[in-house]
Amino acid sequence: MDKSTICDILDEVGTLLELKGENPFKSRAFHNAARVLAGVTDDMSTLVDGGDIRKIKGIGESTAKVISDLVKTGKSPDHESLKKEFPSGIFDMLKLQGMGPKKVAFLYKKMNISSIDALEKAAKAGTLGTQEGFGKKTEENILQSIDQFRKHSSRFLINAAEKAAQTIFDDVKSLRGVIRAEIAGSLRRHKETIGDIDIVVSAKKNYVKLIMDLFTSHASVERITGHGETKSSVVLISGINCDLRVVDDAEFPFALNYFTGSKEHNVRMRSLAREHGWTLNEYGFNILDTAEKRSKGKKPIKCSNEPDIYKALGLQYVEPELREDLGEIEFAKTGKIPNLITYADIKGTFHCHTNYSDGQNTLLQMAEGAQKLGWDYLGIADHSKAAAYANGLSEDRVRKQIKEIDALNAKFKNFILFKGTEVDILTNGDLDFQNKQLASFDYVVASIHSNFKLSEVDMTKRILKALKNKHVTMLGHLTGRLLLDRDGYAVNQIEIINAAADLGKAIEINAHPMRLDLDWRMVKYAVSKGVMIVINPDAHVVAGLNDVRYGVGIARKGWCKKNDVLNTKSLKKILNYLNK
Ligand code: DGT
Ligand code: CA
Ligand code: CA
Ligand code: ZN
Repeated sequence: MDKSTICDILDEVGTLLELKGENPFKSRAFHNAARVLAGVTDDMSTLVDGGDIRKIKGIGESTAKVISDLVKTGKSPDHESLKKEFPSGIFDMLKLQGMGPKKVAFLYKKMNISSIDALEKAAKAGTLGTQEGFGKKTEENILQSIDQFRKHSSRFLINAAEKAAQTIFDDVKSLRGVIRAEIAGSLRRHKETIGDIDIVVSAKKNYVKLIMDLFTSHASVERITGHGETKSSVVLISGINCDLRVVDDAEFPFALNYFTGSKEHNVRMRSLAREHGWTLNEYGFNILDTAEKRSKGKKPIKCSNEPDIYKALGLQYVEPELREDLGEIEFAKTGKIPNLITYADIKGTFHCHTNYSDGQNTLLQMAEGAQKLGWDYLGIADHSKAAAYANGLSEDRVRKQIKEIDALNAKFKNFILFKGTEVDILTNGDLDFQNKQLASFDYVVASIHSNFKLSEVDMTKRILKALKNKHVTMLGHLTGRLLLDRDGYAVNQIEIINAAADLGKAIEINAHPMRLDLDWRMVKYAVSKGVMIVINPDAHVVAGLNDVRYGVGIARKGWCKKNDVLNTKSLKKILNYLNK
């Protein structure tokens, strides 16, 4: 079992104990253990086997037991038995904004409400408002949260979808009779959120039925929603739907292309095929059976893979990330689609937190994590003092951190820790540090973490003012959105991007899967304006550095070439850039 799943379960145990009304120290111990464990970099099995798990500060007897059980058996009896005490609808209620374990426990114990539907009924009937601690206003808020939940609960963050796909895809791929297998749909196109997982497989004819049976009975399947000869659909245990299509191997390129989408891209491909006198669908090309055929009617080339389909239509190959009908067909016609950035181009990153502010790991651990990824540099940008909730750094603590970074850098070979800050943009557009302080950093990320409710005009002014500060190197998470949770604040992104272009400031793609902000549609615009893009993981633990991968996906979706992205530059070029 991987560490992040163990942390999730520890958190869930903490929440279950709260629901149960146990001693708050007990539940806090589990939440705390989850946080501490997230920052542990050692191998879990080694820690558990050697008994060193108990030596970690913040891990006590009962939390260590749950961790050991999970590592050794993949299950924790303590967790399982706690979970059994509550109906499953309770867990949905906990996902509602503003609904903590205390409220949910009250509703369940005192009013016997154990599902979102029941909660909605009670709120609409006005029976909630009469309860202590639940006024009319709370009722309205609850109804609003339910609306939000329903709107979002049918989609998933990309990391969750990826993880869910991994539980089943490799097994499907290695089934007997399978010739080729790919993940298609929005996951292949690297959309910021995913509706369902689409798997396309080609197989030998006499194995198709067996493949369908094994797919629908896979251990990660919770429920079967369709079981056909060529298509089956299931709901995975993680709650996400997964479709499987099985085709002949000759049809595979066409099926993969069709089910990768997007719908809009497919429509363009089909009409282009018509111009050639062909039809195009998920099975292949066909000669048009109409008058049009006589005028054109040359046979399409044989397509044994996806690039052949584009070739047949006279197009340059279009990477899946670009298939959104945002100009890729026109560019492909003239061979002008650029070479997109790849993960291998990344040489470091700039927006990371340590235990100086709200991160879990030390400077050294973060640096070692970056070195393990083969990076040449890592930028540390802890929060500034206004971010009290995140243990933001005072000027004194900044000095201490800078000293520590200098000492570390003196020991590193071929690797540099850059001294940065994620400075808060205050409500009036001033920055949370004086210019003199800002000048002591190698670079400055400016971000908004407070007062989200300004008007669009005021918010845009606020950010523009911050951008104009000569010490600001880059803008952090421009819209502040949290995917499937909170919309971004009102801001004129075009105006900000134009200003960044004029002022020579970089803009971050925050690669955290909950943010992916700048949005890829805007990345495309920013690149067209010549704005330098930076892919930042906003990592709060060492493992968070891996999120850069999601940022690269968004950069590719935004048509970024290697040179459009700051953190593809060599150490030498970065030093030049930061000195300017
Ligand atoms: P999602 O699942 O909502 O994140 O987005 P997709 O793009 O994965 O959509 P999905 O799963 O409904 O369908 C997979 C692909 O199949 C889609 O990207 C394009 C293709 N497709 C599905 N329905 C249609 C359709 O009615 N027309 C066309 N042209 N293509 C379709
Ligand atoms: Ca899909
Ligand atoms: Ca689908
Ligand atoms: Zn931030």
